[in-house]
Amino acid sequence: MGAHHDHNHSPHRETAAPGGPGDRPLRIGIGGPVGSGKTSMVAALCRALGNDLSLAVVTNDIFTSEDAEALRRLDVLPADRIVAVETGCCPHTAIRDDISANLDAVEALEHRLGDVEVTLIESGGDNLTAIFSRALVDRQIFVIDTAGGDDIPRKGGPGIATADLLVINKVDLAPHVGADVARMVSDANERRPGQPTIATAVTSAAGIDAVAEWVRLSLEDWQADGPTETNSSSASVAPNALVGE
Ligand SMILES: Nc1nc2c(ncn2[C@@H]2O[C@H](COP(=O)(O)OP(=O)(O)O)[C@@H](O)[C@H]2O)c(=O)[nH]1
Ligand SMILES: [Mg+2]
Repeated sequence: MGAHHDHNHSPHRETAAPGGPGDRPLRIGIGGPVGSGKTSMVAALCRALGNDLSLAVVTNDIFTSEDAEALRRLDVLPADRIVAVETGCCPHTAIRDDISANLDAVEALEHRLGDVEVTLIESGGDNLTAIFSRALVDRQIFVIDTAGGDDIPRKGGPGIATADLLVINKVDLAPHVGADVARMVSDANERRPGQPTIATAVTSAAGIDAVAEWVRLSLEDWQADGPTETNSSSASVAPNALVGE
């Protein structure tokens, strides 16, 4: 089984997950460093899309099910639509190399619920190199933290280079940490030719509509054409338009 990664190649050349469009839900991985806002993004997407789409969520924690419990407490989805995988190992291993626990959890959840259209899979998160196996997810969103340093998009790495959508979150903190969000977006665009980047502040809902729209378009694309193309209609959104009041 190929855990091999050539970081420069197209993200779509890896083997697609078994089952195709129409056979099963679209599976979207949400990765990125610890604390960048992945669980907050999952919650926001459930709020934005949960009335229109049938959603399911799988979270990955190393030893606990804290993220799943946090999402249940927030009441963003019925509790039986959220399950936790306790990886017991490095988070990147469980989403990239030994994906069986995740794949089992995803398939069991989708089978039990029966009507799922989109399954969101949150990575336990560790660093900038943690990406999902294309055998586990059909699309992936990589979430980085503005306060982590505005040179992160320029430094690149597989998460930034190969994610189908890059989210630069916590732009509300930019003034406090001296980060230049416009530069982060332009560096990201340079690293990710033709692939979208969206600036968000999840806690004030800024940019969430654009991310939710990307999910809707990805689902349409998945149902219409299969997993081989990413929609190219999601634009990079000017960060100034997204920073809340
Ligand atoms: N200021 C600010 N804080 C945020 C934002 N998004 C998430 N947070 C906070 O960052 C912390 C980590 O978020 P969480 O979603 O748990 O990150 P995860 O580890 O990637 O799942 C929490 O205290 C969130 O409330 C944001 O856009 N702006
Ligand atoms: Mg989390």
